[in-house]
Amino acid sequence: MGLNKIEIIDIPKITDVRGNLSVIENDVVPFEIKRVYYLYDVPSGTHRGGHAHKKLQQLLIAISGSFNVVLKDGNGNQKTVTLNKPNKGLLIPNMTWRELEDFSSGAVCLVVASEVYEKEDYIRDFNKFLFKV
Ligand code: T46
Repeated sequence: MGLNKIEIIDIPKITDVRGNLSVIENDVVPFEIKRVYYLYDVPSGTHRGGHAHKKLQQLLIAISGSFNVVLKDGNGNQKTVTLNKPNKGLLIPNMTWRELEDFSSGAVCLVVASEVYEKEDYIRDFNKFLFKV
């Protein structure tokens, strides 16, 4: 899967004097939402991810703080995206290697996913990823 399928999606924001409200419904992502999970209390210097998914697509959002996502397509292409806005989501297609790093203090990464949790959907060995891609 090429890195050109990776995109930043605008999440609708409703603003009034009390602050902002953002909402994610099925029309915001190009898949049916099957699961939501979030990463938080990530210690400074910690890396998360380090895998690709065979089927799963996901939207990553920094609902608080910031972090970087390093994306690799297995053909030598790599890009790093900084997420730091609660109304911007990073859409990651299946068969894309991702590493999450440089979490700021208090950062929260919300993940909206196209599949329920399946251990078998993960490729955690980069050499196996290169072989399959
Ligand atoms: C991803 C990044 C952004 C479950 O039991 N159910 C779940 O739904 C999930 C997501 C994880 N787990 C278990 C599996 C492991 O024993 O929680 C443990 C930690 O998971 P993992 O090492 O995969 O965590 P991350 O932060 O490296 O990756 C997670 C997601 O797994 C992954 O889909 O893209 O966040």
